[in-house]
Amino acid sequence: MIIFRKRGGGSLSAKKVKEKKGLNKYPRTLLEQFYRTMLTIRSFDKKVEEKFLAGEIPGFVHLYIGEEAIAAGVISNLSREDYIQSTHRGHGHTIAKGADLKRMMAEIFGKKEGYCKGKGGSMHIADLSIGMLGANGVVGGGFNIATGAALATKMQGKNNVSVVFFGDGASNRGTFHEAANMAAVWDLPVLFVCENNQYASTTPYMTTTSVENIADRAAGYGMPGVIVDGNDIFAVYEESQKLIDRARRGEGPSLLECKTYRVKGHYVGDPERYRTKEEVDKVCESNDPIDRFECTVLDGKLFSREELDAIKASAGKEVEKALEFARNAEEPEISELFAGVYA
Ligand SMILES: Cc1ncc(C[n+]2csc(CCOP(=O)(O)OP(=O)(O)O)c2C)c(N)n1
Ligand SMILES: [Mg+2]
Repeated sequence: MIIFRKRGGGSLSAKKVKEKKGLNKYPRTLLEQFYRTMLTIRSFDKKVEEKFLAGEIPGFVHLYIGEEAIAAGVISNLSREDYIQSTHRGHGHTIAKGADLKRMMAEIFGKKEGYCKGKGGSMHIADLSIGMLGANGVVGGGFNIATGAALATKMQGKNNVSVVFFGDGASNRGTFHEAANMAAVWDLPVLFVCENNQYASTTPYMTTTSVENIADRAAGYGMPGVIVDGNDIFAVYEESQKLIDRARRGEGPSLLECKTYRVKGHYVGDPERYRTKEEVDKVCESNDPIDRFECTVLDGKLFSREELDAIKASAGKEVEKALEFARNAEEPEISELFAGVYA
């Protein structure tokens, strides 16, 4: 079952909208950060899609389009020193944690100036200087890395947290269960964030998963499991904040399941024979996280259309600059092929 909240609306006065959504507590700078982050991710992934289809990008890419509210909402609660661990669908998390767009795009283009000198591509971008422990081509490969990082911070007496993003499919891997148990036994500061986008490659969630909600699994490990509408950035931000604060206080791990939908194919070029266009259109109708944010802040008269358009234009410009940088960057030297390879 797909749970979405309908977008707010229409006839209420701006004051009522603000009260109803609890918007009065949001500083304008935070709202702008939500919007800018979601737009940057959207614009970045649209460019990646376009250039991949034009044959400019090698390898494989998985897009985060439609899931932006999750990365932007959760990561807005983190500091630079907190850790995140991402997935194969990692551009959104990496951008939200503050990575350099130019080095990201150059990596995706396979260029020397990229994060991995062009040898890793989309699924291997990491930036330890901002606490981004890495995307991961291995489904379920991130649970133990994030849990280990949380153990390290606990042993060092710091109050940082580790957030691991993972898909509904990844929740069926043994690594999820091992990490969840250990994090709970040792009260580690980990937030497990499931992005339930209803599909794992070609398989619908309900055909491969024994529970209706991934959050139900938290009970098996004695931790809280919370379900949230993953396309509502306000809900994601507020629910993740409670669980992150709890982890910082030393009260242990928890699981947040964000219900969302994978708008695009599993990878760019996916023929999508396992679902119909009607299904995609029906689910996506009026549930775009960026549109929903815009409706809320416009109804509440927190931003004008012109102000939103200006933020959109400036986010788009940053992505254009990254693209230009990547296209003009150098190819790696052939003599560098085995550098950094450990065997
Ligand atoms: C261990 C492992 N098994 C299989 C794959 C192939 N694979 C890549 S993504 C994917 C589906 C993952 O689904 P989910 O965890 O729901 O994430 P989503 O792609 O929906 O974001 C699979 C099976 C892999 N990369 N690693
Ligand atoms: Mg999935």
